[in-house]
This record gives sequence, structure tokens and C-alpha cells, in this order.
Amino acid sequence: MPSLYIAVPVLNEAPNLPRLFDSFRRLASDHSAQFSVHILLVDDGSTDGTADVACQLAGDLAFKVLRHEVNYGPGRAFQTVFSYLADKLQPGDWVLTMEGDNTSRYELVRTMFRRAIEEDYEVVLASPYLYGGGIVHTSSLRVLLSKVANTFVKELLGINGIVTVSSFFRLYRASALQRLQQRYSPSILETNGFECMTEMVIKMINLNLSISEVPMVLDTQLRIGKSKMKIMRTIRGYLRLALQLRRWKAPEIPKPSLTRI
Ligand SMILES: Nc1nc2c(ncn2[C@@H]2O[C@H](COP(=O)(O)OP(=O)(O)OP(=O)(O)O)[C@@H](O)[C@H]2O)c(=O)[nH]1
Ligand SMILES: [Mg+2]
Repeated sequence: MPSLYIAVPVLNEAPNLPRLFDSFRRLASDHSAQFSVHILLVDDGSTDGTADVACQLAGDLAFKVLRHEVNYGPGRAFQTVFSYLADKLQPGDWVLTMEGDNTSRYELVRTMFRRAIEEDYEVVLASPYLYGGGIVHTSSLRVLLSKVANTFVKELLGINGIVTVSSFFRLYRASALQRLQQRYSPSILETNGFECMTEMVIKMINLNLSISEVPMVLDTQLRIGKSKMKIMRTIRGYLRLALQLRRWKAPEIPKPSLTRI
């Protein structure tokens, strides 16, 4: 039976874990006929006992926690989990990445699978900025700032045709991740911070992966606690990303030489 790996970076999410594990159980039971479901949490130096609470809640779920002793950032957490998966992924497997604060709604996963399978996409992104999506229970100023940041980052990095570039909530065919791993490295990513998901989009575009988006309503009331994003560190991360772009371009496919008649 193929595997569905659910990979979640977490930092100090202990209060959010009971609900998160309810979502994992729902996902596991929704998909148990097609997949063996594995939960992978990357605890990045949490100081609130996140990893221990998670182990207590895991029960009979196939569950593993990958630990960083100190905090490196969500990008490094994704590097850790992609490297861990490098020798495990098989054709027919899938990887779902989610947030650990319950803002990634598991109800959307069916729609993401349908889009990927019926329309043959390699990657499906959940997109609050797409028509039908949105951000609720957040101040208008915060929503405006997020939208401006999303648009600015796309302009800065020259990303066209993808609406939301930074969301963690994504579904990948294993074959798509393996192509990224072959071209880049088993960990795929180089950035450690929140800019990592945009780095991933740039690399996916470079490899011509087929990408689709489904609308998602981001409801910040579903999480307990505040955002962990450090704004200045994230801005610096995006500026560094802009400097890296050229290095990541896939080699040009040589044009066929014209033969004279
Ligand atoms: N591994 C790891 N995970 C992190 C780190 N910072 C945040 N996270 C996790 O990454 C996910 C997203 O972080 P959030 O703080 O919700 O950030 P966000 O959703 O981009 O920002 P908001 O929309 O303001 O909530 C959550 O699951 C966090 O626990 C980190 O330094 N390391
Ligand atoms: Mg969040």
C-alpha cells in the first residue's frame, strides 16, 4: 500500500496539539483505504514540551518526531523532514505539509487530492489569496499587510501565475519531491526561515512541475497563541532569496541546431 506522509514543523505548539491530533486521526481514517498514513512532526527546539505532549497524544498513529535541539526555523525543519524521506519515498506515495497551529484545515485535503489525481497535477497548494479563499478573524490592517507582502515577494522574485507563494499547506506527489531532490539535494531547501516555501515554489517552477491551487479560508481563531513569524528575519530571508535565484535555475535545454537544406 502506498504511503501518505504528513509533515508538520512545530515550534511551541503544545496548546494546539490536542486538536491537531484529532485532525491527524480524521485524516488517517479518511485515507486508510488508500494509504498507510505516517505523521512526522519536526520539533525545532520548542521550550513548552511540544514533543513530549505530541508523543503522549500519538496513541496508535504511525508517528515520529524529528527533533532539533535548538531553534533553526521552519525552513530547516522542512530540510530535516525532506532528508528523512529521501530514502523512503516510493512511486505512488504522497507528502502533505501542514501548519501545526490548526490553521491548515484537514477538510480541504480531499479537494487537494481530487485536484491532483483527476486533473493530473504534481503539486497542489492551499491558497488564501485565490478567489474563494480568504483570511478571517484577523484585522484588516494585518490582511492588507499580508496581501502586500505576497504581491511584493512575487514581483521581487519574478514569480508569475501562482497566487499564494508562502503557504505551508501543500500536497506533493512523491515523484515531484524526488525530482527536486535529484536536482537540488535530499533536503531540497537552503533557506531556514519562513521564506522556505517560496524557495520551493521557485525551484518547482524551474523544474516545470505542474502546480495547481485550491482556495482556503485561513481562520486565525482556530489557533491558540500568536504567530511565530519573526518579521525582520523573514524580510532579510526574502532579500537573500532574491540574490540566490540565478544559482537555482535548471540548466537550459540546448536548442536543436538548425540544419541547412
Ligand atoms: N520547526 C519550526 N516550526 C516553526 C517555527 N516557527 C513557526 N513554526 C511552525 O510553522 C507553522 C507556521 O507558523 P506560524 O507562527 O503559524 O506562522 P504563519 O502561519 O506564517 O503566520 P500567521 O499567519 O501570522 O500565523 C506553525 O506550525 C509553527 O509551529 C520554527 O522556527 N521552527
Ligand atoms: Mg499559522
